[in-house]
Amino acid sequence: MDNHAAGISIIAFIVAVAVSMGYYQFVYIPQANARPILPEEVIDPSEVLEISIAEGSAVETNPRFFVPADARGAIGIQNKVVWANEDTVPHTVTTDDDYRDAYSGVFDSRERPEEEGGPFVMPGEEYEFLFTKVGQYSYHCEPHPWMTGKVEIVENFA
Ligand SMILES: [Cu+2]
Repeated sequence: MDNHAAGISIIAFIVAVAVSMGYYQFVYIPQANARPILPEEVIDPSEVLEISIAEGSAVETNPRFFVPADARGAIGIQNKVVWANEDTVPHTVTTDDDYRDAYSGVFDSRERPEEEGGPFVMPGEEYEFLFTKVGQYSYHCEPHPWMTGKVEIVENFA
């Protein structure tokens, strides 16, 4: 192979690498991370389902932890759930079974970015999660495993 042919094959190689990197970065990754397209009322429901984290929850003998411990909402109405920490210590809201919502990501306050409040729901603060699918979602608090709760999201029959 003379120098000219070698030069052309090097350039061809560089172009091929650049094209495949560009495909990966600008086509493959955005498609892999794309959120599903959902009806507006599912993304921004008219109501929220409120659950309070009761005062004294860090103590195992406390009479209540997540209130209500069994919460129920309809898709497109109250499929956004807000946990308000009314206790004096930090807690988490953590899925029992690694549930990941296709739109909202992992159901776990520990996955929450720092700018949205970070992993712990601090006293007086909130954690919110949007469930975009009908189902039963069990969760607990990571530092206090006796704190358990369940959210059920049902079909909207209205
Ligand atoms: Cu806790």
